[in-house]
Amino acid sequence: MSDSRDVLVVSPARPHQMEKLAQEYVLHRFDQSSDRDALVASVADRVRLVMTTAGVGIPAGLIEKLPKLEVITSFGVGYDSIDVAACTARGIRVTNTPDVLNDDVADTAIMLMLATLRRLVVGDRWARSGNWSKNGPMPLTTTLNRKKVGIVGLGRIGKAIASRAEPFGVELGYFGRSEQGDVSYQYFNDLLKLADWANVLVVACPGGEATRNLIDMNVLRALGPTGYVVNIARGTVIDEPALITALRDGIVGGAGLDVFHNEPHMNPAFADLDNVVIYPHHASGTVETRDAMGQLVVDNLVAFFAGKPLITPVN
Ligand code: 8YV
Repeated sequence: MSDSRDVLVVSPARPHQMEKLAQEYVLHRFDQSSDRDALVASVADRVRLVMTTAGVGIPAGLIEKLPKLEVITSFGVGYDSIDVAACTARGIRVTNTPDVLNDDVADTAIMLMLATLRRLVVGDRWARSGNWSKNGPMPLTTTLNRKKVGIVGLGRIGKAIASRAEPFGVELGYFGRSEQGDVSYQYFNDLLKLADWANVLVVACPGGEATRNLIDMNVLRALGPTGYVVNIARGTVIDEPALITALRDGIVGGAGLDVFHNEPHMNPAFADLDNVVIYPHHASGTVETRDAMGQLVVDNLVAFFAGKPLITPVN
């Protein structure tokens, strides 16, 4: 086994963390390289760790070109952009950054829920455009109070969303693989039944093939014209063309979305819809949380090169 301290940076942690790492490790900046193939070829015999982010993942074919690769650190909790099974088969460990972002992501779900039901962006525009002074009050909106909130995926983030939603006086239900013993919320083993019951459906499950298009037109129809969708999970969990049709035709009432298909190239149809509140995949995007996520990446990297157990391994 080689003892090189070479790291290929596909996507970095925070700038101050990268500066510090550069003092101890040999960082090869794939992210800043104008000839990435040449860079990879020149360091392939010694790169033991690749740094990336959940949003960027691993470029196709890269792993195969790095025979000495032992660890991939990913900045983000979701790892659907990395083929973990292929990594495991090659003995490559993967790490992520769980928990440190739960609060900000859950806050974002609540923010999107309120902003969508209360039409915050429409109201902001109403005032700024002069409509308020010219035409009087904006149209009435929908209360969150006493609504039924259905959470799809009651993991750590789903639970943080539920506990924040409780003080708003809502009823809570959830859909997931199994009923959870430590919560009193109503369990639905059938997503269609949850959507039928709920006024607001909050998507908080992992992305990847297992959940692709889980929220399809049938689920949207079950949610109905007075129902709302909030998605802080992955764009792929929702059948996006179906959602756009449903929003356009009033099959659902509205949506608050942090995640999209094909980011950052969001389908422009969303921009024309007044019943959508858009956040550009930024639920964890605070200085504090991004610093904490980056620190977890650094801690995993340092642990690996020191021959210690990884802090937050995925496989
Ligand atoms: C980040 C995320 O936006 O944690 C995740 O899985 O999607 C987000 O927190 C992402 O990691 C940045 O690439």
